[in-house]
Amino acid sequence: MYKVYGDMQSGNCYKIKLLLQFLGIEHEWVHVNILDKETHTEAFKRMNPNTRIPVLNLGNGEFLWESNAILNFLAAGTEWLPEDSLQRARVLQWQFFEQYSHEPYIATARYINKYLRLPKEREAECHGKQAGGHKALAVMEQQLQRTKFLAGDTPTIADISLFAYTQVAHEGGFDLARYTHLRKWLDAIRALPRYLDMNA
Ligand SMILES: N[C@@H](CCC(=O)N[C@@H](CS)C(=O)NCC(=O)O)C(=O)O
Repeated sequence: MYKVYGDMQSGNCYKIKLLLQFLGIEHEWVHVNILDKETHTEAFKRMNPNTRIPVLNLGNGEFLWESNAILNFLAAGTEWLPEDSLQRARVLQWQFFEQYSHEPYIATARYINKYLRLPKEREAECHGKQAGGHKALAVMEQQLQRTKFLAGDTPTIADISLFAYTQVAHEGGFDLARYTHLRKWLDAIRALPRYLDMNA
């Protein structure tokens, strides 16, 4: 059975939980507290030398880290990852976008605001994330005016990657009111069979 090391309140970890849930894959979830530096122990570093969650323990001596790599591994051969090479590359396009143009703004602002409780010395940094975060949200809105999901008209792991932090963007100070299509997309994902809320 797969074992996942993570924290459900981390969008990167919740991505994995959500896909496992959608696929109905049984697994063990091991909670890791990053504020207590649990990713910096020698035992953890043997699983992921980069000291971050999520980590997937495949149960055969193999470990996989980086949330989007884990999603690609778990989704292979399912309807969540298209076989067609262009369609598959479109999924990757959105996953790379998530890691470079979305997560560093939206997830980081949320972390500073929610977990660190916006300490004075990081206020400017948090506010400085707003423009980049809104740029990413506007790019998503533009796509979602054209297609129901990010890589076309059916959901893929690209949607899971971007859903995770977009649905809690308000916790980083991002108001989603102006993004009509994006809000419909959030609701469409929440309406999928077996959907699991981050706070469940
Ligand atoms: N690119 C990585 C990012 C993972 C990441 O930053 N994880 C955070 C929690 S969301 C973490 O483990 N931080 C612990 C630390 O930096 O000490 C992924 O997508 O998995």
